[in-house]
Amino acid sequence: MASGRKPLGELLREAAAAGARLFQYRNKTDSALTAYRQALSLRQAAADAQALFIVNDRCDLALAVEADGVHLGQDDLPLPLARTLMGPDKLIGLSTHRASEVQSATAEGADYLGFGPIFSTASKRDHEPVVGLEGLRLIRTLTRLPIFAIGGITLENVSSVVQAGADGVAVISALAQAADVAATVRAFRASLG
Ligand code: TZP
Ligand code: MG
Repeated sequence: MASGRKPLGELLREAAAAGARLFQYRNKTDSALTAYRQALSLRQAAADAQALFIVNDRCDLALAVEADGVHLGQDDLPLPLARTLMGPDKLIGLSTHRASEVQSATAEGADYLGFGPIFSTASKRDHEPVVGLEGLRLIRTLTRLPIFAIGGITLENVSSVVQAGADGVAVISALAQAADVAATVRAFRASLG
């Protein structure tokens, strides 16, 4: 979650009420204490809305706020170690960008995969090379795990992303910059089937 405009709690509540089912807390800049306080409050808001709440990067923060799981990048703790820390019941997602990463994450017992960036995005600096719809089609053949496509996904291109094999999509700017968050979530849901 990231927003240049609305307070995150408000954005979460609006999006959840309109049908968003999973939120990822992503904070690369604040102190551990600030992130903890913010994540705790958002975690409660997600629970109130019966939506899943996942913490990006940090197993310690995920455990501290009793999140539903953690989302790891390729530079975060190795998945088997994260599984030991998080326990068998928490969700562990892995960001992947290429076939070898998809195969390793699948073999090591990830619960779901992020894959991207599908399109170019301004939301992540120094992101991996764009994988495109072709990249998504290819990795769809390599895993049965749920794939959440990420990177530059909008209401205009989401159907093509679903057709290429995504089970869901993860978006930042499409929601953070939406004039009408609820209508945008409903339109995404309709495209996802
Ligand atoms: N990882 C790959 S692309 C991306 C992240 C966190 C940013 C996605 O943001 P947007 O605004 O939906 O393109
Ligand atoms: Mg990470």
